[in-house]
Amino acid sequence: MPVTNPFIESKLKTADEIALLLPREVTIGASGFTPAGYPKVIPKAFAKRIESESSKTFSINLYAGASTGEELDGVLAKTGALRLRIPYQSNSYLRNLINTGKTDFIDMHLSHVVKYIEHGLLPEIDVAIVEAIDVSSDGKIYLTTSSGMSATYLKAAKEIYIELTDIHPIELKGYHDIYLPDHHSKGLAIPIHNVEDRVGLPYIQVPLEKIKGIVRTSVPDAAVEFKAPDSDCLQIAEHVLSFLQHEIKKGRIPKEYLPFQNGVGNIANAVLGSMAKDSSFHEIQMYTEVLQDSVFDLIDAGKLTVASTSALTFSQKGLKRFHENIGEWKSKFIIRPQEISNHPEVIRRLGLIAMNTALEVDIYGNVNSTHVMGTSMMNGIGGSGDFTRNSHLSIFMTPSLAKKGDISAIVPFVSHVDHNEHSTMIIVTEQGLADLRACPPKKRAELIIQKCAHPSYRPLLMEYFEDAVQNSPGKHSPHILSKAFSFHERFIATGSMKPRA
Ligand code: 0RQ
Repeated sequence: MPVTNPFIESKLKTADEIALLLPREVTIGASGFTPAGYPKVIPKAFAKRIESESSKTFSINLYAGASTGEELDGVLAKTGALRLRIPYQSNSYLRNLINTGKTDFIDMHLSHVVKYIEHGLLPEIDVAIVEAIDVSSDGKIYLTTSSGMSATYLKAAKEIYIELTDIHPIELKGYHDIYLPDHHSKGLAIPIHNVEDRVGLPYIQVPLEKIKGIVRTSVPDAAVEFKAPDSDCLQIAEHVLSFLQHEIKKGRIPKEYLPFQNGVGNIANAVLGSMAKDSSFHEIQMYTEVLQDSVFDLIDAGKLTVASTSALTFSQKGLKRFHENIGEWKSKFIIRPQEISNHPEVIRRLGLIAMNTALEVDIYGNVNSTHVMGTSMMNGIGGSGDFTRNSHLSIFMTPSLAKKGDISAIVPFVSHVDHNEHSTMIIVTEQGLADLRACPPKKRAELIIQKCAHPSYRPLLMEYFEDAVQNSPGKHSPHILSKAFSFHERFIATGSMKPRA
């Protein structure tokens, strides 16, 4: 039985009718954080309208929580009308528009977006489009599998359109904890002292008159598929787990552990999967922004007490499992707005162990997570900076090689800096782990080259470092600036960072 009430019935429209109501120059604030809980049918209908009115000019600014699915990012990007996207994306078509200079992209720390919107630093939001599982007669909106930026976009938008989906059981109501700090006053402490603390409401209250249309849908989120971890991922996981055990022995991590944040992708999944299997690990808590299928490994092993997140990004199989257990797991998962999941105050207070993925790392520990060869956007910094800078312990993981060995993830100087040497602590590749804490720069370089670089690049890196130590004008962080990007320049010129034999 689909949810209903007189208010819903009075606002029902088709997606095509709603698409006709959207301004031709529009800033859209959409729900969604990764491919979870984003609108799907209204963007598609809007794209259809843009195509059919090809003689007219359309211009779209699209804000969401993070990346979304093809039905939002891909479909709007393909209209050719997408002018601006914030704050994170991972769609290949959109990435190409950004990297060919056709669409502007502002790559932001996810915890900063709320304040930028509230302080009017970005174009004003005309329309919020959100996916919901229920709307009450007095304007309470119950979101689906993500929270992201929805509360702020709904507040800021002049008009609201809702995709009311029946794809999830109604028991999803109650998973959300919607709480936003007041940015205009001096600011009260956010009252989260434990991962499981609920401090807000399970819905977002909006003025009824702002809701201009509701469309019923049954379209699932884009399917995410996770690969079985390869040997590199498993070796990285092994290094991370033995390091955590070492830190526990040293008393720097308590025996009951600290809450974990875990980035996206296969390495992140491999670490949690290995933790689930390893009998020396007991129950953990997670305070993170995205939960993926690896959380089920922990649940199956009886090793997850509670997980706070901004999105549940499950594969089809994972979502089925979640639906089957939706009543029972309400005490296990909390879905928060991204400002709270990623808030520096809460991250520092809870003392997280953050685990994220790098594209490349330089010999002094600066990390590039976003820019391929320094100029092309991959996805964005997302929440990695929020967690890296503020956690008790921050770990960066990457395979030591990319593109079949033509790229070394360890380079003399990163071609773009997302996380600088002052914030990074632990670097891990399948080769080994470098603990950079309390190390002066030259020691860091030795550790990173010896422990993390692939043997096929180690001599080249050592040669660069020794040259720098000898010939750099400054001896604190020695560099030969004219050669600092030699690995990247060689790749651009020849297709490989390795010198031609
Ligand atoms: O390209 O698919 O064309 O072969 O980069 O690399 O190894 O598949 O890694 O999917 O885990 O992504 C950093 C991008 C890693 C991601 C990044 C090429 C490589 C491949 C992807 P191909 P992998 P992953 C939580 C936290 C920033 C945001 C973040 C990311 C492709 O983790 O976006 O952490 N992180 N958020 O071949 C050129 C290099 C390369 C390289 C790998 N050095 N140079 N290309 N590749 N290394 C989530 C949110 O915030 C929402």
